Amino acid sequence: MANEDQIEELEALRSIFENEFTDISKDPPCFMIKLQDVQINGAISLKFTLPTEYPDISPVIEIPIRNQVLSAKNHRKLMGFLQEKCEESLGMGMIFSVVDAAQQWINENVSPDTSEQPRDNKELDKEEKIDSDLKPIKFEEPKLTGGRWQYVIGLVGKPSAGKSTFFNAATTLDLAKTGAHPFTTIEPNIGKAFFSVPCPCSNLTVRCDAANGHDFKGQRYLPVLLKDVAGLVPGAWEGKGRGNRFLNDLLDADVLIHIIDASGTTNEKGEETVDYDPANDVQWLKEELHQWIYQNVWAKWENIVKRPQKLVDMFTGYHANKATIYAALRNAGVTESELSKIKTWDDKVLHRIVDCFLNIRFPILLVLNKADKETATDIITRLSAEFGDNYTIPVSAERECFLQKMEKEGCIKYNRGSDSFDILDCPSFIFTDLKKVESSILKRYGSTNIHNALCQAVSLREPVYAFPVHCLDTLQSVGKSHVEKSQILRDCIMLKPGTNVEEFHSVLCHYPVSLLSGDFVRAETVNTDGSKRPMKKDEVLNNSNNIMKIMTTKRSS
Ligand SMILES: Nc1nc2c(ncn2[C@@H]2O[C@H](COP(=O)(O)OP(=O)(O)OP(=O)(O)O)[C@@H](O)[C@H]2O)c(=O)[nH]1
Ligand SMILES: [Mg+2]
Repeated sequence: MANEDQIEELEALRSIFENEFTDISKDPPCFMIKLQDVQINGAISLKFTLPTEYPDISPVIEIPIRNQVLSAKNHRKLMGFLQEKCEESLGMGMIFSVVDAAQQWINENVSPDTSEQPRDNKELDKEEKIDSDLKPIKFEEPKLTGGRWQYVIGLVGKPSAGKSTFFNAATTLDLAKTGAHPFTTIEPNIGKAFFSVPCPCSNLTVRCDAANGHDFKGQRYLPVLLKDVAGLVPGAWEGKGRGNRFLNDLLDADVLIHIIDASGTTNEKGEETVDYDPANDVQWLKEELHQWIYQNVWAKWENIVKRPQKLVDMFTGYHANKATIYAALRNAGVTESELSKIKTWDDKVLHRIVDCFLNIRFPILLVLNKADKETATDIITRLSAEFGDNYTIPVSAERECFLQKMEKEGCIKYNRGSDSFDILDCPSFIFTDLKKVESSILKRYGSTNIHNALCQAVSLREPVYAFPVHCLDTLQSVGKSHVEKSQILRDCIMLKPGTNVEEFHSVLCHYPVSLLSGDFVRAETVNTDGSKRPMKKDEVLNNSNNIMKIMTTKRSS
């Protein structure tokens, strides 16, 4: 049977691909998606089978009628390419991006003449039928589907702005290749980074056993996935630079960090220059994201006009739930009756919808990088004033990497995120460099701000944090063994806003959390005065009822 995350992904896929989606079996989940946007004459589909551990392991992919459309060589190459794509995306729903990647690969690598399959007339008939079925869309209040939130932060920006350097600094690994020339990164780098949130143990007399520990201020570390993608240049949406393919790599990002070279020493293509105004980058990058979505929707406009519901479905392709899409439509001033007049719209309405959608779906934090450079100081002051402190933060990614290296080599003792370090043992030329970092970054901006940037980015689209416990008096953790149960407030689960007690129970019972088993019996939480109260199944979790004991039919819980 499909697990909860798989069911959610399957629902979204059915709604995006509609007639192109065919269920084959429930257990294991198996389905077929017909590729729509391939420029070859024959029909081609991908068949997916989801193993229980999907998305932590790859889906099984087959191309059922390959011989009629793809040569054996192209089939082999495409399968290899899709396998790599899956491996890059492990840990998150990947079917939409695999289908998209398959379409792009075929369009780039298969000439239309190689196909032998005639166009399927039945499909045309279906389209005609939909045409005559035109109904106005209904904006019913969608139920918020809660659940676990595997948080992803995407790093965007022009080449050489410092995305990969930021990635290395935040993941504390030296995974991503960096370089002073544009397009050093082509394939995305994905890694785990930690941000931090206030921990309930700040009100206790003991530090709790937080699964990922605490930072030096006593806040609890929580993991996020960080994605560093290829640099973007103006006009990428129409194929300039490396094109807009990398934008699809960002589909699963929950918020974006726009890495800006605030020193003004690289132009919009990432080439060295002087006196460049990085305010330009803020504008054109927004325009790129806008065009990415606008052009995708516009390409389907003929179909959308025939069936306005398809407009909503198109936006679900950007990993957005219906509540987000309806909010965007409302913010754009599009009511139900307005939507039924879609045929009369001019392009301004769609531009407005895309703007509102982007604001909700992809909030952007502007990271003003290279703050260590002299020329950055005035630019940082100006951009912070223009875009506001909530949406900007001065950072020096490269100096953070330097401090981490010095720490590893035993030259200093340094807490990440701190405004100081202790010098232990270092040669005099390094001493000079360290003193410079201290005065030009740590004292001026409070820290290198890598860690603060992650916290600030998550605050733009905040999850709910929930703490499941085995006992509300001792706050001991849920767990299968005695040792696990003796730990205090070990687990903190990140949830989508709107998650209720019943959905939280389901998250706790399913992979990858798997802390509980058995059917729901009842739940209790603890009030701030220490008293306990029962919770109903449909009570929505927030940050004041989030320490919770859930009893189930299985005794071990
Ligand atoms: N002075 C200074 N240089 C930095 C900083 N961050 C990055 N750089 C330098 O900027 C250059 C580009 O850095 P990368 O991290 O490769 O840039 P990128 O945005 O990933 O570039 P692409 O992969 O080409 O898109 C490298 O020479 C880095 O050392 C910083 O905070 N300060
Ligand atoms: Mg890079």
